[in-house]
Amino acid sequence: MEYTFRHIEQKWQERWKASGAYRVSNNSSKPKCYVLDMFPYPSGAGLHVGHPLGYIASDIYARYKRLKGFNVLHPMGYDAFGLPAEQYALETGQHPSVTTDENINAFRGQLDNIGFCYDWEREIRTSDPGYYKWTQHIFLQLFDSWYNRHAGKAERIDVLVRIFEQDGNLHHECPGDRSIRFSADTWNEYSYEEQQNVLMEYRLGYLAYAEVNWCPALGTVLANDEVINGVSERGGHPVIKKKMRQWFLRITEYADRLLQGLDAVQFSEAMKDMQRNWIGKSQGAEIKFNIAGSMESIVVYTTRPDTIFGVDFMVLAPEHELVDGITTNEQSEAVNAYKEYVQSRSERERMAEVKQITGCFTGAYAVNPFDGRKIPVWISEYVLAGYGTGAIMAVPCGDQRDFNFANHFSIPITNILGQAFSGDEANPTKEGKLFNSDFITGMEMKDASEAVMLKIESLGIGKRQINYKMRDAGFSRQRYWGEPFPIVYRNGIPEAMNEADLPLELPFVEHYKQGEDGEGPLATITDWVNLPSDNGTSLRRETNTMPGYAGSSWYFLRYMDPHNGDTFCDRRISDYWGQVDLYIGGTEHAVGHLLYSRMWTKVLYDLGYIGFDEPYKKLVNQGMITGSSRLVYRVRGTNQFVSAGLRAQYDTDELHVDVNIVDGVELDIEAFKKWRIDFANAQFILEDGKYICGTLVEKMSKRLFNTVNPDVLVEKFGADTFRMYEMFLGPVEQSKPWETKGIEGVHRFLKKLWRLFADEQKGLIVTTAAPTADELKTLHKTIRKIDDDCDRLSFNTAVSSFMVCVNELIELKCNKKAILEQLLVLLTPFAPHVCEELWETIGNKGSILDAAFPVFEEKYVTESTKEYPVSVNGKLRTTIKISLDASSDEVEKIALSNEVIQKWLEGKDPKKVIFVKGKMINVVI
Ligand code: ANZ
Repeated sequence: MEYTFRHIEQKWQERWKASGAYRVSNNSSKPKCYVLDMFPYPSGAGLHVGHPLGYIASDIYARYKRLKGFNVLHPMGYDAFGLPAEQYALETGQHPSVTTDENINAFRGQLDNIGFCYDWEREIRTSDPGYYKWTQHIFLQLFDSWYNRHAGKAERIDVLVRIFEQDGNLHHECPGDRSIRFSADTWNEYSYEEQQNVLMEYRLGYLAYAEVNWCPALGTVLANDEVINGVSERGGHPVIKKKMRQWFLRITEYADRLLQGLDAVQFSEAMKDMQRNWIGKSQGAEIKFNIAGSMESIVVYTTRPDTIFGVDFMVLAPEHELVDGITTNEQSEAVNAYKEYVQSRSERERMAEVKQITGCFTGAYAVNPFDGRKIPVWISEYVLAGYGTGAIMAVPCGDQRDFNFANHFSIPITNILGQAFSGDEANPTKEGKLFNSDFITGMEMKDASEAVMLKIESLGIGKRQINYKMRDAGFSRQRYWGEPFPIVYRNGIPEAMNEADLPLELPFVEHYKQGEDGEGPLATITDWVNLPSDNGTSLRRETNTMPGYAGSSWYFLRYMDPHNGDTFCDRRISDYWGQVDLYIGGTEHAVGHLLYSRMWTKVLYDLGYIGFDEPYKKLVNQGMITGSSRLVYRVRGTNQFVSAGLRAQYDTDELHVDVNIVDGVELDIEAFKKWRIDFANAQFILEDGKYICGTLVEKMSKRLFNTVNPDVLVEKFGADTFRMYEMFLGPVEQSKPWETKGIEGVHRFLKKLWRLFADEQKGLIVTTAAPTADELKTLHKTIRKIDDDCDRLSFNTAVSSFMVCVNELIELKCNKKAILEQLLVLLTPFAPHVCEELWETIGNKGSILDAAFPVFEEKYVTESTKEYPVSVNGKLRTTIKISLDASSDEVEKIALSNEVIQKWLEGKDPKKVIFVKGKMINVVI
């Protein structure tokens, strides 16, 4: 009986499929467990061994929980909209749906090969109209909601309309534009269009003008990272900022709840910090400065009101609306030239710590409301229009950038912070005592800030203000391969489409080029865009599509109820499944997908669609598997390759070689010659008859020939070996280089396991004999360890424990069914195929997938005897093994009759025998 792993694996994969072994029911009396992987974008490149790391970990956990008696939801699907498919369509004319389907099929084949326990009947694809119908539906809920700051939750727009009809917006500051203030009367007098414009400033899904990077030469809108120094990364064409009407999600309204929610979830601290920093909550003040000789005033945002006596100049963002109004005639030419320069700079470039200091004086002066000093007003790119009020009070003695700026432009500096200020650098210490600062001189920063704040409030020149770094999320893409917006513009006013008309399907297009002026490709299909209109109104569709994160913001809900045609997920079903118990995926989604899906979940919760407001209870980020590249050394100008150890003697060029034709570090020369035609006649300088390659750890990438296809390893060693080896590499969260070599050790382990059950000649050798204490001890030690390791997702240590266990059982020559079948159940999550095969072979009915996880029993691992140290007058003389159940009289008898002790007693009677149970025996003579 041989371990024919490929045959066994295929057999069970087919059987499991036929029996629906991984089908999950929504009706179960068992407790639930929801284990989710971040679904993949089905790229054309296929899977390499780095990709399934997280999938294997979650698969093991899902199988483990099933054995522990849970009803486990473990689904998989595809994040199928996205740019690469569209880019490919642009280049080849192939419709993205065709290439996406092809990629998905290839992907599926690779996943199936590894033997995952996904319930494929729940598969979703975000590009499927049956799915994006609900993405569009949820978008409409966002469009139809606003955030009631008093209630701290989203509410329907018609609630807001009723409030406006009664009170105007007196009690509900407009989040989009704080300057909008109106009474009920004014509201009721507004035209329909005016009312709609106001409501747009409140909606959670809203339209606003925003700048995009428009590249006229390429005829396309570019993402921020596609623009370098004002030109397109591709082709180096000029890029200009262009205001376009775009959709946004008002995620900023959820900033506080997104922060608070982090306290209730199990994410790594690093992940929580990334999200906190991204949200960037800052507490400070807005303070008004009047402009000398003008009716205008500038409102600044500062986190340091205590430094008000050290303000030496002010800086406005060059885009600030007051700039033109306050600039003097003399300065206007210079200011205009400077503004033009800033236009070409991306926000990222402006925020970066630039060595070069730029700015321009406006000619205007502001008046410090506290000491009446006149201070010059400048504009500079280091102040961002979109943060705070877009204007700052500059305090060179407290802020390094202000200090550098003042120095560069020779603006005189006042020194009001701690004595340590030396004049050649700013002193941004927050603890420094203030001096020369009027009524706050000598105070600590916190008290000083509070004192200034109170004064500001009493003078009515400012207020406390909380700001967030996070911006509302852009939700429009000028692309084809995404969800169309279910919005129609009636005479330019956006309206929600009728829910009954959803999904609004992506129309077929002839080409994927963008429309005019940066519009998306959909704009070119005029008969789709322009709808037949009644009574002279114009009806036009939205031509942008939704971004990649739309479909992934709620997909975890659809898996629960994937075929529901009436709603995106039945409330009773989402109540049953609830939060994702374990979510596994990469860290790259820290501030994108994770924040957006957290926000969507909160909105759906607020609106009563679901009963929980955090999607993921526990998040684990798998580490990256890096490639271990192999290098060969070609003697320069020849076709001769020198082995790594000898290369110092030659002048060589280093080339990457396909890791799949290297065994460890030894090059397979024949395979190398076949690998590329120009190497067919290559010559080799060998060491000890071998060609040894150099090695290098770097990113796993096709370009570096260091990707390893899981299919190849599964074919050679089997899926069970592959799964265990991926886990054996190290802790799931840790990044580590891939080494194929070690896989053989894991494969040998499975062969050894097999031989506990079967002998090549004798066949099955399992017996029904009763297990010994030692065998039970090995088994129960392993149960305890595996249970604990699986619970903690410590799968690498679990694999080691299995190895130890099998070695011990071999040593004990244990072929007993009572032991081995329990071991199989423990091992099933890791190596399901071989375990199911052996489970059946030893005569079990039913699938091992439905077995119960073995129960650990303490009694089998506790020692029944103890090797006691026995002393005579405090000196250790011998040790004696005595039952732990023995009474002190019995112990005394055993000790005193011991040969060694008798010798020391020299025939005398001991004065006493001291016995500490479980510890020691001391005979006093
Ligand atoms: C005076 C001051 C004195 C400041 C001092 C700092 C130190 P965070 O924590 O990031 O919110 N600031 C305000 N708006 C800005 C903008 N649009 N662009 C660039 N900088 C801006 O930081 C707020 C601080 O960053 C504010 O406090 C302001 O400088 C600056 F010793 O005001 B401070």
